[in-house]
Amino acid sequence: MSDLFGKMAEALIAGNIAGAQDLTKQAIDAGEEPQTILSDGLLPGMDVVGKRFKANDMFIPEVILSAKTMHAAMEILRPLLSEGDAKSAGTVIIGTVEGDLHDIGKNLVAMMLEGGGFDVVDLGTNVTPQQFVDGVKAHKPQLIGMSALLTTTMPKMELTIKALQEAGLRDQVKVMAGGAPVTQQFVDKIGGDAYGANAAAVVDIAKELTA
Ligand code: B12
Repeated sequence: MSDLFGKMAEALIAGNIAGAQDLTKQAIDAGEEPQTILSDGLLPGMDVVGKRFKANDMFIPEVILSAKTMHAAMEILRPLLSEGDAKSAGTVIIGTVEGDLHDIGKNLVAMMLEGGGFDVVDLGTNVTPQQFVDGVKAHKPQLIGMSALLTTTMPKMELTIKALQEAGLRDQVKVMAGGAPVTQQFVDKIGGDAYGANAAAVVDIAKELTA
């Protein structure tokens, strides 16, 4: 099976949509758990993409193609992931903060959370503090996740926490934050509950916060 997972990772890195979908189907037919396919096949591929990217071995169009490939494989996995969860682990609202359109990392985090049994409400990108507040009112999540990739949009995370406080909702939700420029120190400073460095760590963090 590790061979199949290895090929799956390669297909993701290469942005081979049809190949990744076909390998995902093969893994399902071979009886692999959907969660295992996600964590051992698809995510390691995206990890490599992230690392190559940082090392300037891959460029934006390739990263975007890999992300599209991940989405295509997830289309096949998603129905099976939710089927397996008899009980939801909780509800999470996730979004990229106002002014910021980067969503590749946020989408990976959302996929991991779904894979980990959470109901995920994805508010998309360019999400204002008020939209987060409205989302909390509408969906009553246990957790919100904010993503920011620009140093200029990081302050919106603090404004979102302030907006939650002003709306009297801060005590009802835990707040986690991530994105390349975000640090533990920053999250502590703005009064968040947890920092997530990557998608692989996020399910454990979310489970700890909602326990
Ligand atoms: C792809 C990309 C784009 C794409 C975005 C496509 C898309 N749909 O997302 C496009 C081309 C549109 C783009 C545009 C811009 N970009 Co850009 N972009 C990037 C790039 C190359 C990669 C980001 C990425 O997807 N990484 C891969 C993912 C998997 O990693 P990640 O996002 O960090 O997410 C992981 C973790 O951080 C964490 N995480 C992320 N979110 C969350 C949330 C939670 C709750 C948790 C727990 C964890 C978590 O888990 C994720 C998975 O492991 C980065 C460079 C870089 N090295 O980061 C620049 C970068 C972020 N962009 C940059 C800039 C400047 C811009 C533009 C302003 C460029 C311009 N002049 O137009 C615009 C801004 C547009 C806007 N308003 O948002 C700068 C930011 C500089 C800064 N310090 O602020 C960077 C760093 C490039 C650089 N070195 O200059 N960009």
